[in-house]
Amino acid sequence: MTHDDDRGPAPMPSGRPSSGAIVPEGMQRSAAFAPINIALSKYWGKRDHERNLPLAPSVSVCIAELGTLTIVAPNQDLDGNVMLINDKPADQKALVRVGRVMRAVRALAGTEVRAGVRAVNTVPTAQGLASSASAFAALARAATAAYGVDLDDSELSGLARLGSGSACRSIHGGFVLWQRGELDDGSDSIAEQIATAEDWPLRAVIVHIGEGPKKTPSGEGMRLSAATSPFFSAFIDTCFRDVSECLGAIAGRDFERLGVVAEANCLAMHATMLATRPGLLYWQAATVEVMHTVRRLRAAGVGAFFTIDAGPSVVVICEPGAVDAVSTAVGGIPGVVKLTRTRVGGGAHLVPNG
Ligand code: 2P0
Repeated sequence: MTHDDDRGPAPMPSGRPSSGAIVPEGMQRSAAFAPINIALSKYWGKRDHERNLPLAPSVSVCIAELGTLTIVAPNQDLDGNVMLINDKPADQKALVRVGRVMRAVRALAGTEVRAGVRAVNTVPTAQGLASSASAFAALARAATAAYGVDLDDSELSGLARLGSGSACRSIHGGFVLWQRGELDDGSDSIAEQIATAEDWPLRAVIVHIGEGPKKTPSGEGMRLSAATSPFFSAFIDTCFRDVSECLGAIAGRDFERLGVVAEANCLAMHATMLATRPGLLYWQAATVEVMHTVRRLRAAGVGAFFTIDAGPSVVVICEPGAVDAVSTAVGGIPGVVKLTRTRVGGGAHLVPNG
């Protein structure tokens, strides 16, 4: 079993705490679910790699159903946090990120008590579907509840950001703005809700496309792009304008306007990635075919636009009447392994008896 500091026993946090596990007073085993989110104006570049502070603001939507369920069980018998992800011991990289969040929670709670953590993803990892966003949002929500720390959602977003930048956008549901912030300590780089899922009930079709060769992780890719891509600073400048455009489109519930800016921002990010040395090519052939198909559908009057993160899968945001047409058109494309028909949804929440 792997530990964040390689010490101590490793009880399973699944199910009820074992009879030997001591949950200290004022603490309780807690579970939370958080959704993935997909950015409409992207985060690709950091001003601080330790605190995950972005160079530009970003805007996203939370996606219902897909995400992470995380259980946190404080246990004063433990010498270090222990963690399972999909029932496998977390690797060292994940433990370092988890350790950042858990250290902050312990400091807020004024305790040294460690915890057992168990995370189960309902989204495939490493397909560019932001499983780290849902994972760290769920961890922040569950850990603060477990340790009796009372934070509002903006403060909670700052905590989730310590694990993974995009995780701050999965605390709130619906349409979310992540502020760049100006302060070195990151306290003003937080997420806020712009509109709820009920305010603008858009749908989404997640087009799962299998992974090719091992991809470059996002943090490393951002470093490489900043260092070598000739388009990097132009992309960051573009993001400020695109975020304003997204906010205007969301305020006006203007689907066409949102689609134009979201596709342009996605392609600008991928142009920046492609021009990185060595080039970051996240797409598969099916990725490109889905993009063409969505554009053909739109030209025929179907309300849909695509966006893609650091992986081959595509998220198609749809007006409610467009889901069937999109599913039918992209479902048969070779290389598409699965479709998830879903919608813009709520944010991270506690799950009773999770
Ligand atoms: C986004 N991505 O805005 C962009 C688009 C990927 C492409 O946020 O290093 O996993 O943990 O802060 O949050 C992926 O970045 O990176 C991401 P870290 P994260 O959704």
